[in-house]
Amino acid sequence: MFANTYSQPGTAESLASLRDAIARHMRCTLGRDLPGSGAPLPTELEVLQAISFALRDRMMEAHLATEGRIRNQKSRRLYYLCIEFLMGRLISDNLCNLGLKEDCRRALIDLGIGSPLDDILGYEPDVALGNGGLGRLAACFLESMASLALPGNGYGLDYEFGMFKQTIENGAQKESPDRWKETGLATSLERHSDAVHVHLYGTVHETKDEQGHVRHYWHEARLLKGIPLDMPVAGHANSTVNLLRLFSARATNDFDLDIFNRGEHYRAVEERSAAANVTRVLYPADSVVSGKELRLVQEYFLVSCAMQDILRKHEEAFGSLDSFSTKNAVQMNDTHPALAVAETMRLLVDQHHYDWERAWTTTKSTFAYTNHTLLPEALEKWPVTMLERVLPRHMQIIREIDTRFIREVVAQGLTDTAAHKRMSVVEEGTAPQVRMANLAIIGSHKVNGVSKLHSDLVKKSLVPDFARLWPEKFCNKTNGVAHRRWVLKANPELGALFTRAIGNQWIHNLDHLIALELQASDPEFLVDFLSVKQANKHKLAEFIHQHTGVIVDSTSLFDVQVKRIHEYKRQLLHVMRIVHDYLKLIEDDEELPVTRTHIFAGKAASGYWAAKQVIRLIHGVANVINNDPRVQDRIKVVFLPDYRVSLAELILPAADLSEQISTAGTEASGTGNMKMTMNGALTLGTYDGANIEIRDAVGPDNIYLFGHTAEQFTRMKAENTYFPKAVMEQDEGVRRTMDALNSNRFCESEPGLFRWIGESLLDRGDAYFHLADLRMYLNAARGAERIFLSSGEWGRKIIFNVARSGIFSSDRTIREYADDIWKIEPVRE
Ligand code: 26Q
Repeated sequence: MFANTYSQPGTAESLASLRDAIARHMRCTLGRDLPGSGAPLPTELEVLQAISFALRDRMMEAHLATEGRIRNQKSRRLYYLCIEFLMGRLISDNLCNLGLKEDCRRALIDLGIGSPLDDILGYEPDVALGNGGLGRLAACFLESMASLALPGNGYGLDYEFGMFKQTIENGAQKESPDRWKETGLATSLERHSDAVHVHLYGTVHETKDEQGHVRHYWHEARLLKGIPLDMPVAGHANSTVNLLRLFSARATNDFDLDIFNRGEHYRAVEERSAAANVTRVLYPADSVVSGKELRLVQEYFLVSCAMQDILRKHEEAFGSLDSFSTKNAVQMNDTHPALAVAETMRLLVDQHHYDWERAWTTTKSTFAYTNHTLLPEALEKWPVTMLERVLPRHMQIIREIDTRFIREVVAQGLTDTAAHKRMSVVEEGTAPQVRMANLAIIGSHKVNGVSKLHSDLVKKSLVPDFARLWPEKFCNKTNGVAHRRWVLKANPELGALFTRAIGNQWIHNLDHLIALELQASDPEFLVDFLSVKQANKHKLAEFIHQHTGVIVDSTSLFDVQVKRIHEYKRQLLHVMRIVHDYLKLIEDDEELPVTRTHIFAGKAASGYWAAKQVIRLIHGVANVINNDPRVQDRIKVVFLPDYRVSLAELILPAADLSEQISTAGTEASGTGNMKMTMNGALTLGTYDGANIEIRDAVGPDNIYLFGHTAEQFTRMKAENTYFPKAVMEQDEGVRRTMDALNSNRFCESEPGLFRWIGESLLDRGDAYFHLADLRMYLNAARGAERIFLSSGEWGRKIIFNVARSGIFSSDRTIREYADDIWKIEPVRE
């Protein structure tokens, strides 16, 4: 018996075996002597490497045992397909979930390694294979699936370069490549034996077999190899280890022999590197579709690798594909993997010779689709001409799906041809396009949005025809976050306080935090809570000083807006409020209720001009306000560069006020709002996404919501009744703010730099309704600031927020998916 021979963490045996494994890897795998031998000391990175090998050994053993249990019980499995996984640091997360952090700390001391474990863990680069919310959600879901012992694995792409690194030069964003692989850490395992082939381009030929069935043969013009990289994902204290399998693209042969033999050695190698371009880099945009062919190829490469792998595994385990859809569920995270529907049909019909009906029934009962956006510019459509060229067989299959779908709709009595046009996969016109959302909806048995409001809007405004046709197909699954990463690991002092107060059950079931409500009136608990918050703020203040040079008062109100920079998220609105209050302070001599530190962080898509301008604006405003002696340090503005998971782990536990101020109806859910709620911040936000559900949970007295509703905005647009200029002219404070922004006050060295603000808000109609909401925002914020003055009142409110945040654990979300959509069950030891 090899599996699970490791002892319970915290025991002498566990410590000894971890210590020995680290020592063995240090010597045998890394070829480095241990301290005390007289040889040069291992570097911190080498220590981390040795730890990573020791951990991987354990996780692989546990993974094999997990797989053994699933095999024995013939359990139904879930596969989560996503083009992005924003995993962050893996080693400290896995140490935390395996319960090995203390053992590891002591092992290092025993081995004579001088640096503290936390410093060493700081050397791990983030695994940033994602842009923002969608990718991080996928990572949180993997953690919850493993912690709930559910048989759920992820499929994604092994990008050589992840999300770009952001630096700031002269107040502007600069991007540089993220070389996350260049560390020699053993956080995953490459598996050449499970490589698959992926076809691209070429032509389709039809022939008839002996029974007269038409068969389609795809003569591809390019062939790629997909190599899996397995990242183990450990559940919390439950011996489950699932996998995230990421594929990278390579050429099929080391050298094209023809070219090589002609003596063109260089060109042969060049072709090889062209193949690897497919997974070279993550597209750094999360809200506009680029329409680039390489992106389409990436999407297809992901789903082809994943579906071949999933089908093969099922055949190996069950002997045929007959029980496929009873044993497997596949979730498409947004439309990026929607080609999986067509690919599965191709594999079943062309390769496994299923008849169409049977293949379609199998496909439809396997797939489900989650929508993450309503923004029209983010809805994926691919030109038919491009699909015909890149994936000729898939284009045929998509047309067949479409034809049969319309036939079915007509058979059901729906004869409205305008509705047929809206629902078809292929959008006809001068340049016909394939609508990926329609393909995903037609090919799935369930479709969900990610918050109550968003799921309603999916039905009411995004695809009303489909919602009428298949009302039972549409549902809501409000997002959640992995509370073990975002509280237990990111905020260990707060976690320890919870455990002292109510026991450690909350780690497994966040609903237990409700017991903290009773503590809200306990002055001692309140003091302890506030002192944890203060310590986190102090730590962040030091980091801010180190990384930006700005000195901030760590007892001031930390007002935090950290997320991707996008017009709809309205960082500009936040800046307007800061400028408004700054002018009150210096021109009207009006006192502000509290000293504030405004903390921004986030990346702008590299081609998104307006978002990049917002970063410049934040820096321009920060520069003036932070250096104006009249302000007397009552307001500070900082922008922390290179927002990423590990930086979020530092910022979110230190937040007092969580800014969630998107234009109502545009933020599908938000998840930063949930992370800050459970770390003891109050939300200042709009009636958008999950903010509404946070209000329902914590109560309207413990949150600051403001602004127009999604419905009001819809009406204002439809009836053309929004006049931003008029709004400005009726409000002196608002007018003065706009004047200041449009002047050169915040861009003295570059006059005219911020002229776009007036152009966008006043001349072009203010598409995201900044001016419509500004006054209500100012009032709501002032309310929050006043409460902050009374630490007792503020403290009670944050405790209520934390106590009622249980439903925002991704454990809750995953249980709902497992019960309602995936129909999977835990597989325990
Ligand atoms: C698509 C095509 C081409 C290039 C890029 C893309 C692309 C990539 C990523 C489009 C969108 C995304 C990511 C979207 C995203 O992060 N959405 C967020 O999802 C969160 C999880 O559900 C929600 O909480 C956020 O509200 C939503 O904005």
